[in-house]
Amino acid sequence: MRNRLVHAGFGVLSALVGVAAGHLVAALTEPASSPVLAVGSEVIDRTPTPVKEWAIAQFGTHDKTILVGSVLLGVLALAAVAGLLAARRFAYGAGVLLALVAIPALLATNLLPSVVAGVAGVASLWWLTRARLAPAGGRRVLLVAGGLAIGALAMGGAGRWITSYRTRVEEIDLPAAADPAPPFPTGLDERVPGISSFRTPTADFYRVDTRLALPIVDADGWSLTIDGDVEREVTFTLDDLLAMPLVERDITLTCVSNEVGGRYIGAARWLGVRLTDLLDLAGIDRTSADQILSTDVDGMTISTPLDVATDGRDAMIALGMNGRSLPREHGFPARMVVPGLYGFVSACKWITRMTLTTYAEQDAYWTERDWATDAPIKIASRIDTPKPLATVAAGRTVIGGVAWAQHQMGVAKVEVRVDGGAWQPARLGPSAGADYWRQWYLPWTAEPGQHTLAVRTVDGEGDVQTAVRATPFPEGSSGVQEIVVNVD
Ligand SMILES: Nc1nc2c(c(=O)[nH]1)N[C@H]1C(S)=C(S)[C@@H](COP(=O)(O)O)O[C@H]1N2
Ligand SMILES: [Mo]
Repeated sequence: MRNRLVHAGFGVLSALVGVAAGHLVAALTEPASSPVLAVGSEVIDRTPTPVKEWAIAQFGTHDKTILVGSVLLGVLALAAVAGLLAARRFAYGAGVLLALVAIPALLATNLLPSVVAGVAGVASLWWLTRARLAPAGGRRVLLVAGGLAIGALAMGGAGRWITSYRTRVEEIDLPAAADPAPPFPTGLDERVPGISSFRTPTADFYRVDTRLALPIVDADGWSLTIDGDVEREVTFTLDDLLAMPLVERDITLTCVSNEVGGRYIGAARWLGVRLTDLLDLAGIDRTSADQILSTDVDGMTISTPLDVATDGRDAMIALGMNGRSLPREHGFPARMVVPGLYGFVSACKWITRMTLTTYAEQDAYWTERDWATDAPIKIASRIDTPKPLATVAAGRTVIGGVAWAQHQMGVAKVEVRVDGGAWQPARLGPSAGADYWRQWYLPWTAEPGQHTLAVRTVDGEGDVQTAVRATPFPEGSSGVQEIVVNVD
C-alpha cells in the first residue's frame, strides 16, 4: 500500500513539475497556451449554456477559479495513475503523461508550453522512479522529490509573475474629449452608507471574459479594421483613433448573465471615438448588412445589431475608462461600448476587427450558443442596503440601492414595498443621463421583527419593471428583487 502511494505521489509531483514548466514557458511566449488554461478555455467553450448559467449562479466570479481547479485536480488524478503504471513499466506511465499533454497541445495555438510540460513531467517521473531503485533509495527519493517540488514552485511563481508583468497596465496619453460629458454630479455615496458608488471604481468593475488568460496586446502593433460589406476596407492604428475627435460619456454596462439583484453591472465614464464616425469612413451599405461582427485579438466574436448601434445613441470604440486608458481586464487598448445593449451583444473587448455582415451569414460566439441577438438591457433595480438576511437595529434606517433603464429615457421613478404593502416612491440621487444608472434611497422606520423589502423602477416612458421572472438565458433576467431582513 505504502509503495503504491509513493508511486502515485511520483506521478502527481511529476505532473505538477510539468504544469509549472508549461506555465512558465507560456508566460514567456503566449500565456493562454499554458496547458491547464488551454484545457480550461476549451471546457468553457464546450460547456452547455444551462450548465454555464448554473456555474455562474453558484460560484459567481469564482467560477473560473473553480474551473481551473477542477481541471488541475483531474490532471493530478490521472497523473497518480501514471505514477502507479510507471512502477510496473516506466513506458506506460510516461505514455499516460504524454497523452495528458497531447490534449492542450492540440488545443493551444502555441505548442511549445505543452511540449515542455510533457518533457519536464516525463523526466521528473523517470528521475523519481530511478532514485527509488538506487541503493539507499529512500534518501535519494526525498532529495529528488524536494528538489522537484522547489523547482515546480519556482517555475509556477515565476510564470505568474512574468504574466502579470507582461499584462500590466500600460498607460497611453489620452487627449481631452472634443465632446466632453457634463460635470459628474455628486452621488449619494456619502449620504447612504452601503449604497453602490455612483461611479464604479475601475478596480471594482465586474468582469466577464470567455478566456482564462488576458490577451497581451501591444499598443504599437494593434490596429482596428472595418471590413465586409463596406465601400472601402479601412484600418486604424491607435494613433489614428487618438487623433480623431473623442466623445466622453457616462454609461452603465450590464451583463446578460446578471441575476435579479446581481453584481454584474458597473457604471463608468468612457472616452472614445464615435462608432458612426468610423463606419462612415468605411462607407456601410445598410440595405445588405444587418450586424457588426466584432472580433477580438484572440478570434472571439461578438455580434451587434447594426441598426441599433447606429440609431444615434452614443455607441463608441472606447479607449479610456474613468479618466485613464482601458485596463487590460477591460479591453486594452480598445473596446466597443453601446448604451442600452447587454455586453455580450456590444461590448467587445480587445477589439481588432468589425465586419459588416448579416446574421444569416455569420454567427458570433454567443449566437452559436443560442443566446438572443438583439438584447436591450431590461429595466431593473437592486437593493444594496440592507443586505439580504442582515440584522438591522430597530428605528430610523435607510433602504437604498441603484436602478437602471439604460437608454429608455432613463430611470424616472423607483418604488419600494415593505411587507407586501403599497409601493412607496423612493428618493432619487442625481441623474448622469439616461444611459447611466441612478442611486435611490428610502428612509425607513424599522419595527422589530422580520421584514420583506422589494424594489422596482419605472423608466422615462412610464414602463414599469416587470415582476415576471425570467432567467438570464436567452435575453436577460427579469423580476422584482425581494429580500428578507431581521430588525432587532
Ligand atoms: N473579447 C471579449 N469581449 C467581451 C467579452 C469576452 O468574453 N471577450 N465578454 C462580454 C460580456 S458578456 C460582457 S458583459 C462585457 C463585460 O465587460 P467587462 O468585463 O469590461 O465588464 O464584455 C463583453 N466583451
Ligand atoms: Mo455579459
